[in-house]
Amino acid sequence: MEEVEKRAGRLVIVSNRLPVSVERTEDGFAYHPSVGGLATSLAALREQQEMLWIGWPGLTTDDPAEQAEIEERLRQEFNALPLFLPPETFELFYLGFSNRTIWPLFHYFTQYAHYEVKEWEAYREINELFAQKLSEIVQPDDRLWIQDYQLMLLPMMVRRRHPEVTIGFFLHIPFPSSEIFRILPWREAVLEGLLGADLIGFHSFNYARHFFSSLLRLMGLEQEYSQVIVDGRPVRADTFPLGIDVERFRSAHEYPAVQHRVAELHQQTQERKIVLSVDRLDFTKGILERMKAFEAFLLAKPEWQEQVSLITLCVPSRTDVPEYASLKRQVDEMVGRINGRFGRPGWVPIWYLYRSLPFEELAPLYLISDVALVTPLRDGMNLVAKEYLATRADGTGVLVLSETAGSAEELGEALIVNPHDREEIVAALNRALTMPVEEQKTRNRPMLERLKRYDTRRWAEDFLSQLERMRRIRPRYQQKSLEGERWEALLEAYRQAERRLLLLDYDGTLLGFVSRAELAEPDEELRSLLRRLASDSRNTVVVISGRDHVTLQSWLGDLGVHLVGEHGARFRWKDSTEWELVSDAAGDEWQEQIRPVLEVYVDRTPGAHLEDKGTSLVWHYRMAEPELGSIRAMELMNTLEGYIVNTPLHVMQGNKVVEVKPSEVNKGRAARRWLRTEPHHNFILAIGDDVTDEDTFSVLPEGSWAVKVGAATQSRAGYDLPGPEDVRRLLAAMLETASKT
Ligand code: ADQ
Repeated sequence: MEEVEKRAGRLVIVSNRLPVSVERTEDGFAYHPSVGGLATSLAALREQQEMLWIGWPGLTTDDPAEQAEIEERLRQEFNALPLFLPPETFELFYLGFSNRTIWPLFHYFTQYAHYEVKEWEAYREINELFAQKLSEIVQPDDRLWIQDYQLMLLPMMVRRRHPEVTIGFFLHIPFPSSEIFRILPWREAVLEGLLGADLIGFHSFNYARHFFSSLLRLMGLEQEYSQVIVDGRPVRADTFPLGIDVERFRSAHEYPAVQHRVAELHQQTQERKIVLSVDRLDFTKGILERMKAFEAFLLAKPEWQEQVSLITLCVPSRTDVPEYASLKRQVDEMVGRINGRFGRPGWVPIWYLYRSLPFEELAPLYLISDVALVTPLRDGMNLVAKEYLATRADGTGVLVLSETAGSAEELGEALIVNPHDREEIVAALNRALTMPVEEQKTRNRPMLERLKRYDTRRWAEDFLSQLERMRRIRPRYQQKSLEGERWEALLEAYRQAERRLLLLDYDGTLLGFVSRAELAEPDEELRSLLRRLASDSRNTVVVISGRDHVTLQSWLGDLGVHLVGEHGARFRWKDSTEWELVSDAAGDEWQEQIRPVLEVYVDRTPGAHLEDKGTSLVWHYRMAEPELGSIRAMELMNTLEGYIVNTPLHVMQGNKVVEVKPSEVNKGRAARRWLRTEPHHNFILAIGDDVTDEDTFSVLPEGSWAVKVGAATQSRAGYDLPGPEDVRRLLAAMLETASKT
């Protein structure tokens, strides 16, 4: 792994809340640094590099003198820069869109998610205010690390203003399945916002998978090796499970204050078994469901009555949001009801604490509890599970953990339960309370080892070294970009040349993709561009396409360009009206063999269809459901490979197509016909977007301009252009340059 020390530039952490909150008191402002969570995770890095933290300080003041005072103190003592946000907009942004739209939706609580345009606008506005503030201070070699769901639009807002800066983003909550995510009315805007980052981090592999699936379904962006290409820039999404400060929890039992409290608690619990749960009071944590399961346990296993208590520790959270206030009432009621039903003098079934506890009081609870019952209905990670295991330095204790918490991916040796399955929880509780100490240790040991290895510091370092890698590889993608000096050099070479050859692919190069192949008719702008290029006597213009020759003839036959169709199987000189067939392209026999195979895949894939080009057979899946389409394409490729061994056929996967054709036929071979003409061309430009164009690129002589459209995949071409609009812009610029001479 890379050394953090060696990295240049500042690390700028951006989060909604600063890790220190400012409070107005009678004696001026009080500053409370927050402990735990992200603040601790990143504290270690502060010693190794210059670090600045930007966010809301917890209060807002309009008074410039007060602002200056707070700013100065935060800068000096905490390396923090406060953002004073307008209270009304902040409320709509925070209590509104962040906590009543994104939070419930991303945790699969669609019934709680509501969608208000006003709140969405406030969300955008606050993200914009963050972007403005960053603009004032950001330097080109800074690395920004933006945190969490309140700031999902910020990466792109910063990218637009500062294309060169390195941006990381980490999402602390789940990224839901694309079926849930697509409910959000502003889904594309959110995806686009995130794509401003170079690296997007998630807690779990599944969240990254859901993210890529949303990119594919909603934006048509295909991933390759966990990366997508956005405006010629690679964007990576990967998994970085957040850890905890293991040493802090592991050594807790050594503190006298903790030991003292443990002794006290033991006395109070009178050696009864203790089951513990610790959460923010949030509907995602499954607090009510857990208490009901505990009640069911007491009913199903009456022998445990008076022998076990459940300690439920809840931190007050988002009390201004109505759903949370109502949950608080329900929890209060349920505790009262269960204690009323089962309690006896000397035994309270549920001990309910509604407050935040300092570390010295939280650690003793972990230490005296026989079982940690961590059953959120949905949780991005859940650190309580990890803290419990780490605090139990002797390896005892049983963790019952929900399969819908991100941490379940790492803590597989725990008793994993479905939080909605009350019977399963009852059984797990019984098993946990009776588990032999040896088994407890055997289960906990590997989990503890994993927690030690991937602790909070390693998490941050891992993310930052991946971010560093993205910063390093970005130029490799951009260095091929045909913009700026290279664009000018191409135009100059074109202007000076007397014999120019232009080899142009059609679909995806001169024209964007459309849903059905027959709809890709050239518009007037394109026809005029081609006509004008062809009418310059210094130019030889060849359109080399995979399309069938009849279509090419009707669309482009009157423009004075040479035409190659069916990937080189047929061609037509510009002055001729006849199409010629390349000798080895013909053959009905192989088509009879292959056609039924393709037909099966048409039947099995709604939306797919078969095209017969005469010289090749094509299975199209652009209209199929994207993921099914990709899977079927892969299966079909495998099947066909089996059919064509030892035949002169070739199968290739192009843009949403699988095509079978004679292997001797390809665009490169077709291009040679013009490359060989004497005297030689002194300016050669080839532009194409898919694998079939690689054959053209591969036969070009040195000094030619090979341009790949869309940089998603590796290419032989030396230059990239983002899309067909840019190709047209280039062709128009060539015409204009030539007209000046
Ligand atoms: P949270 O939803 O807050 O965090 P969690 O990961 O469990 O959930 O973190 C809770 C933290 O608060 C723990 O460190 C815990 O010790 C502390 N805590 C809880 N109750 C407490 C109490 N009464 N007194 C004192 N401390 C208490 C969000 C996501 C999670 C994700 C984290 C980190 O919802 O899924 O794990 O961010 O990315």
